[in-house]
Amino acid sequence: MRAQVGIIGAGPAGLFLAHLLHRSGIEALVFESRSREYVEGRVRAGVLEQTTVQLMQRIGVGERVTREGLVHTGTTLALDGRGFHVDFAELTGGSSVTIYGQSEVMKDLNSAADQRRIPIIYEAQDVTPHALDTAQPYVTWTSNGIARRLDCEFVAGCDGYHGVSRRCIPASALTVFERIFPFGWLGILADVPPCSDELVYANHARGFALASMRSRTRSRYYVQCALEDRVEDWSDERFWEEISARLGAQVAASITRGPSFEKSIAPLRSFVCSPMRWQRLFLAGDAAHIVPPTGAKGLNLAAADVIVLADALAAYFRTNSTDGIDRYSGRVLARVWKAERFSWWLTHLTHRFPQMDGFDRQLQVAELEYLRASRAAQAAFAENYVGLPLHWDT
Ligand code: FAS
Ligand code: PHB
Repeated sequence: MRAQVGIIGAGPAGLFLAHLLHRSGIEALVFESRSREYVEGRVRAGVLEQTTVQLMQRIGVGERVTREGLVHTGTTLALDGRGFHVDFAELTGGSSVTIYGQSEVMKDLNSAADQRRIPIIYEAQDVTPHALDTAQPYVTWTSNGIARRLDCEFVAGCDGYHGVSRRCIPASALTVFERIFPFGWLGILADVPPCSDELVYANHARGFALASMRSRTRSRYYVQCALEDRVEDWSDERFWEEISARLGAQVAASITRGPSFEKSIAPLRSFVCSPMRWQRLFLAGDAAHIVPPTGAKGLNLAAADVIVLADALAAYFRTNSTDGIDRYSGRVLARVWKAERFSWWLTHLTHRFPQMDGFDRQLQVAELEYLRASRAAQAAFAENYVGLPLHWDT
């Protein structure tokens, strides 16, 4: 088989890229090791920046997010149960975020791929890129036990943190930056109405808590938990007691309790590898960088990466210009590090760290009280939360 680009991974990065390349008439083939149902069923992101929603609209998969997405023009930050509102729209000249689950984004991208006959090979095993340091790279895989090969001009590694692509870059050519947080997030999904019209991020002496949602009838809640905790340690009863305590009496009074139908623990990590390009291989999304979910940036960064990558590849195939592909890594890493900084900062501001002492705690309190009182501080928070303009890094 032959295509211009082999894309490894059918998560947000891989499928956004496939649709963007399709629009430019560039042939691509997508490999995904899991099943379509698994990828569409994975509960992850819930907050989309305007850049990501506009991308969905631009590639013609924006109808449902526009109709069903919940547009939020602000959020609430709370300290030990006392909250204050941050008005994104007022502070950023009208920007907002949209609440729309990652699984819905994946369903929209997949059904449009069906209509456009964008080839995606699900349950592709042993996907391996080869000859990336030559002008004829190729990808091998097995489907139903049969060995296959795709000859291509470039490979896009969109296969997440645990994927094969990043591991193809010689260690001598790669620099890795990492912080692992000493706690996780226990998240639940429950078909109960959300306790608030917008998200509530809570710093509490007992730990971080987040009240989020997927719709007006489906809620998503998170509490900070110990890394050694297991899902079995957290009954629904214990979870509702804990989230109510951390969100504070005022918000807790509006919580509707109910049975959770999804419960999972996610570790928190900050990770960046540089460069994001090696020879004929380009990394995008979680394959190159991970942010703690506190800033709701992961999926949005993946989308921003492939907007830049697709433009660069289109320019190369149209005019043979290598300027875009040569500048890809530098451009996206500039944006990635700003999102890494914001996500790291917000995690430090809102979570309890095991080693924290009274001094550390008082600094958190002072910073949150400063945010409560300062328009300038709120504007900086809002600007980062809604997503920094793409053109900042051109
Ligand atoms: P993904 O990991 O989503 O996709 C990679 C794909 O590659 C997967 O489908 C995988 O099966 C496949 N793959 C892996 N190895 C392969 C191989 N060898 N061969 C073929 N395929 C392979 N982000 C936000 O923006 N907002 C949020 O609110 C938010 N909340 C989050 C909450 C949680 C609990 C978590 C864990 C993450 C959250 N994120 C959020 C981040 C999350 O959305 C990721 O950043 C996003 O899925 C990244 O997309 P991809 O880079 O496409 O990677
Ligand atoms: C979510 O709804 O899953 C969500 C929202 C905000 C975050 C992280 C996750 O910061």
